[in-house]
Amino acid sequence: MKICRLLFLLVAVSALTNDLNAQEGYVPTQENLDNRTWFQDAKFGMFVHWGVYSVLGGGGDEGIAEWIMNNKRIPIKQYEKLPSFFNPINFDAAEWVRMVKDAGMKYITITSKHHDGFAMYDSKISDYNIVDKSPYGKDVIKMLAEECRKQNIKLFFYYSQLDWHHPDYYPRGRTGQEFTGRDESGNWEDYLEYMNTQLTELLTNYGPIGGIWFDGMWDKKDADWQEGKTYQLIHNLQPGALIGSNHHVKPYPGEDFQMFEQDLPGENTTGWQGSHISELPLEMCLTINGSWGFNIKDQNHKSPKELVQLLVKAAGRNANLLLNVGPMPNGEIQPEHKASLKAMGDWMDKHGETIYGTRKGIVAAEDWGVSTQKGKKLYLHILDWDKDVLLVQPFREKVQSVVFFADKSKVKYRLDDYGLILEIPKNKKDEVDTILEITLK
Ligand code: H79
Repeated sequence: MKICRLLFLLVAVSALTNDLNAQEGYVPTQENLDNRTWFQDAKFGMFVHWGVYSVLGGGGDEGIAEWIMNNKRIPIKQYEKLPSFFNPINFDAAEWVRMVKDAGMKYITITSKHHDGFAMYDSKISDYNIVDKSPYGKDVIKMLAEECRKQNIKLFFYYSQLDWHHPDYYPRGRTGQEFTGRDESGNWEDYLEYMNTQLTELLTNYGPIGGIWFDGMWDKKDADWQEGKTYQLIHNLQPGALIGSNHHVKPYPGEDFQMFEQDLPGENTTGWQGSHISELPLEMCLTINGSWGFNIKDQNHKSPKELVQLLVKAAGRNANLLLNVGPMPNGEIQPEHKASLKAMGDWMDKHGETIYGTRKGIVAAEDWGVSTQKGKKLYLHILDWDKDVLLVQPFREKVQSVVFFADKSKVKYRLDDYGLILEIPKNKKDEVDTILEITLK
């Protein structure tokens, strides 16, 4: 009897703790669920890492951009000089959004505040923001939000919970250590309130937004982030907005999608993210070269072929591709990246039917490629296969027809106990993606 009561108490206490730590019992609204479907159908978005760090362009070091404050150990007092020469005079929101549309992308996720703590929007709770501290003096997020609305593109906000600048981000985490010159004191609860106030600003002053893309909890893994309270705040302000967090572990209650950084879902080649794949909508984020923020030395640009194949591989694993660019301090996107985005748009113009609105198909992802599917239409994307015959197994569905997506010519095939055997002559191969359109019975 006593043990029972003890157990009950333990369960009750742990439920209470969970309540504080995640949005237990969260039931997404219909609008939220519809937005999840929209998100999964959209498949392709642009990530933007833009902040005062772009002025330094990585400081001549190929591997650094938005992390320069931490990696080059720049004290707050010195870093605070940067905003005074951040002046993106060529920023043209209409051109950015047009570029996004031409690339076949459906949404933008932009850094509203990165780890350096500098707000790229007109924050009222702190003057450490673009309007108060830069000669430019304009709210680029507002300009972008208005343009996105005009051109029917959804806007998401990246928000770093980690903050190397705020005095109340204390005790400090794994990064932003002594070099910052911060006082050895601070009030964690006050920091959380500051963060929730900034989020309230972002969710009330910019119209309906797509969602919030959190990053940085990993900096203080064991801290009490009270994210349940934050998630509830966001879901109350905009029930349709999707919440995701790049905390590298299984999604917490209250989150609406799950992201993977520089990795296809489950791959964990980076070594620091879990391989757990949840039932939530998935998204892979990826740099277009080797950097998130602008890096003047980085010429490690991925080719259009690589980029298209990554988009296809993501779709075949039920994930979106959030492809990143790091705009230059003058507000322009590098010409190399514009060209790659245009090439992807051209590909999507022709082949988008096999990507948008699909889910991963019944044929599991393999080394040779992936499948996507919409109802009875199954698309095999053959990305890397140099032989003339491809055996797909297991394959138990009945087949109505198989054609090459490109010219609708018939594919010779046989369906037997081994699986589906397909003939793909050399002259029918596409070096980026040979797509077979299978109509199932
Ligand atoms: O915004 C971009 C990056 O600046 C940010 N996320 C993307 C979207 C990012 N921050 N950190 N990382 C990416 C890499 C994280 C590395 C980690 Fe670790 C390894 C986190 C925990 C283990 C290195 C060691 C950083 C903290 C400890």
